[in-house]
Amino acid sequence: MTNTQRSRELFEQARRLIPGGVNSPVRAFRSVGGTPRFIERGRGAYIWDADGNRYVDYVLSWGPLVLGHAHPAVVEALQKAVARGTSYGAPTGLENELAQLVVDTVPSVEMVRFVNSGTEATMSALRLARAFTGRDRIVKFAGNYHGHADMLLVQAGSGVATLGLPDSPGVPAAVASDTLVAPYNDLEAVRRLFEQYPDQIAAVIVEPIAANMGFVMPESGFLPGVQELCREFGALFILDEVMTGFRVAPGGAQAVWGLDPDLTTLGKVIGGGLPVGAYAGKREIMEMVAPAGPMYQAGTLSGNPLAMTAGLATLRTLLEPGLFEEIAQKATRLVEGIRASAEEAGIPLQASHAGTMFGFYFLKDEGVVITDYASAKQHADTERYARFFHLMLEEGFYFAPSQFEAGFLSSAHSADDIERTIEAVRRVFPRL
Ligand code: HOZ
Repeated sequence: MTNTQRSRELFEQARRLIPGGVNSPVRAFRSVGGTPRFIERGRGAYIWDADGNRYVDYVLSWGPLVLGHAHPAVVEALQKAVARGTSYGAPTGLENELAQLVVDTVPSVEMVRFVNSGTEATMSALRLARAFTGRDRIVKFAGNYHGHADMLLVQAGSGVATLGLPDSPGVPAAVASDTLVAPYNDLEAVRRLFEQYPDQIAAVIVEPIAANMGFVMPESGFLPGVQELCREFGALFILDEVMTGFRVAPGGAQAVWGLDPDLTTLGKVIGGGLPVGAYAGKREIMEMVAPAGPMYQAGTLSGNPLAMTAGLATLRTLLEPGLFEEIAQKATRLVEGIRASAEEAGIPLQASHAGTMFGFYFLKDEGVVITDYASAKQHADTERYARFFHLMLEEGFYFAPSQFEAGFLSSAHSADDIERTIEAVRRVFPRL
């Protein structure tokens, strides 16, 4: 058995100081049980916990570390930047450079506003959509997670799904009542909402791949259909690419599926492991943001020079010819290996991957398919996932501590890391 003495002590201490012992709920291992590993350092594809155990990391800070931990280009850029000061509260050329890189890479984007997190990005994008359309209601999809702003904590995924929580107390009913919810992959339900609330819906916000309730791919026609309905009914189409941006393709899901969202939200990879989010989109809409326009949104640390530096170093490296494809091939190989191991062991499994992201569900029954939040809750075998998670941890592989989260690859994962992971999966599956 792995020694976890120090992690247990730190968790005990943390629980007295921090609610639940963590600063973000999914870290707490609640749905898989046991003690969260307290991490001391990371390098490349590996993290080391406080007891000195090493793990191959498939969480990668929940997505941002597409180059792995402490990539030399990012570390060197940050070391230089930190010596020049950590924050000015005044504009820098770095913000222009990162904005230009996003504009050049993400097809629909003409202007960008940087914020500090994905939550801020989606919250601000929705305020902008409301300001632009003069309408109040929004549509989201059950099991999609867009951060923890009041209006978005309605049938949310991620930690809310992991912990099996109802919608959060503290969200005013009046706020939640403007949030309409449709099942993911259900275009007809979206049409019905538009018909029920004509001229009232400001925007539809959607995760192009539902990666906070496990990993559910959009059915063909779903995303273009949502975009079309938005156009038909005068609402804005907001693509939440906080997770998929620079992950399913450098240009995000919109590049893969030829989408043209009015607004895009970004985060994670664009900050290279430092806190960055962004909302971005068509010039005509973005020009409404203060001080260019009247929609107010601000932030003392927004566009922070260290965060911009980490983002720039990460994206410039990621965009070097061939690197993205190389990482994506590793995701393909890993998922193929996991699928083959499941077949061998006779375990019903639904696995998918897109670019450098992947996800899989253990299914309670053979032949069922997960397409939305209801089917995820019904068919996903979370107990089997918990057993898998702990056995893999013992083998030295760190997957997400929840069946309802995605997995990530980085350029630092070697072919050998992937093959060793598949071998461990083959050993573990028959024991589930
Ligand atoms: N699914 C979450 C982000 N998309 C995990 C990170 C967190 O909430 O801490």
